[in-house]
Amino acid sequence: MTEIDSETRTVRLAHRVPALLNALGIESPPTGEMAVHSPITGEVLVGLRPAGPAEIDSAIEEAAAAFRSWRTVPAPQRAAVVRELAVLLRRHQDELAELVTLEVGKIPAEARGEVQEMIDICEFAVGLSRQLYGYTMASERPGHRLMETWHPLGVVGVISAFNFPVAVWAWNTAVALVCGDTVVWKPSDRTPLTALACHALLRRAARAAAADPRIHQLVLGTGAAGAQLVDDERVALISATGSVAMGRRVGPRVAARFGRCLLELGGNNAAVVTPSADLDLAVRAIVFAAVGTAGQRCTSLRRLIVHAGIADELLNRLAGAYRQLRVGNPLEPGVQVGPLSGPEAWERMRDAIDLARRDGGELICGGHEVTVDGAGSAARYAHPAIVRMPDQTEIVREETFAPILYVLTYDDFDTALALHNGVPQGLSSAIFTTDQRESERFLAADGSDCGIANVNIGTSGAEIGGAFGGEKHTGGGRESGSDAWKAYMRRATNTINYSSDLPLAQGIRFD
Ligand code: UN1
Repeated sequence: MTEIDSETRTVRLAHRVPALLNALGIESPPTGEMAVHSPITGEVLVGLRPAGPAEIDSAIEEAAAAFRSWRTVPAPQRAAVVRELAVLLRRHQDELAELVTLEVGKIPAEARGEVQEMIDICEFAVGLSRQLYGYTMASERPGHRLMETWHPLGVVGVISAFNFPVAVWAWNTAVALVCGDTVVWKPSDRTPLTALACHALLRRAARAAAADPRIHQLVLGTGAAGAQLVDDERVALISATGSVAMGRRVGPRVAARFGRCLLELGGNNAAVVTPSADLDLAVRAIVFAAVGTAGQRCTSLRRLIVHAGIADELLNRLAGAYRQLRVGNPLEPGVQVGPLSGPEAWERMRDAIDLARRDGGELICGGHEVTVDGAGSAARYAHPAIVRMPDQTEIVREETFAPILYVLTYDDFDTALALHNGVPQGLSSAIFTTDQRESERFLAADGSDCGIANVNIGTSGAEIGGAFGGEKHTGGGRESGSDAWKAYMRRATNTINYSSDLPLAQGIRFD
């Protein structure tokens, strides 16, 4: 499937795109000046036309108009669209995964896993459509019933990031649709092709379920397109995934118009490894969490907090595993680590390692650029790095979106917890231990302060059944499973008097 450019000797992937788009039901994408690069080769896959302000305005208007009737369709019927989407995703799993690989550079196994996450959340949402439960409370008044009803909220603006271009959209969209909301999606400007594919599949699912196709709108563009959604009063909820810097801009603007916000921002995820840990298991889990998706998951493992007594042994084993990592073109069989998102990502990685070394860090392995056959000058590959740090310095407290694992040591468990929680972000966390006291302590109120806390598994690769999100600078939002759906609905508290008296609450008499 690879073509080689005879002049530059680079692999060419663009020729794959029309066939994939076609298989996914897109005839002719709107071409224009928005260049879509593949991080695998750095080449331009296609140029697309971004939506202008008037087009975005009318997308929001369409979604708002569709909402007025969609909200009255019974939730189990709304679920028919999501059920159809799951059918289509299953049928097109390979093509969509290949497009994810071309656009993001994920290895095929992880790209397929991302599409699997979409299928899983669709199935979850279908079941959820019959479980949008509200409480019935005991009224303090005779002849009264007190209950709550969950109603659709309105238009949901989904702003998604490049690293999970399709799964995060599905978490939001599958749940929002069964909740009776309509969606306007602004994907990352790096991943518009996968977005076009998802939009086409959803529109097909809507047609198959005889639903109003306007329930889903796609707007391609850069930050300005996202800002338009953020500021529009017709958008009831902004669900945004991205950097802390992006969240700082979005949060106050949505709050200023009393809109709702669901933020999934950066993580600086750590694992504590205690003396009783099963190191065979820990090494495998740590390597996948730290280098999977080339360290470009918001759940990627970035810090290791190891008991001093086992640090040398663990580091030796990790360094051994890291040296064997196969970094390269993700389309080649056996490759485990694909490209970084581009030259800026490599520069940030290199600068972070330089800073860490200036702070007294020791580069244990990796951290160098890798030359990959057939990759052009706009593609960047790096060997994942392990850096042993004397302290949790400023650079360690920052999220660098690249495969750098900082290692810190501790002597007593309270210090480990303090180091663990001593960063601004609070997304995912893990402990490797076979000591029940330590694991329970890690999960307790004074343990990990993250939204996700795991025992004997890594920080990444969360299942969709749980609520996904984190605390502190991670933004506080929850998406995906459990009761995360509540963010996509509005709650009405209803008091019904079925007596012929009018008793007032709190025993007030007003005669
Ligand atoms: C993200 O990186 O934005 O838990 C989401 C995980 C994936 C989702 C990551 N299920 O790693």
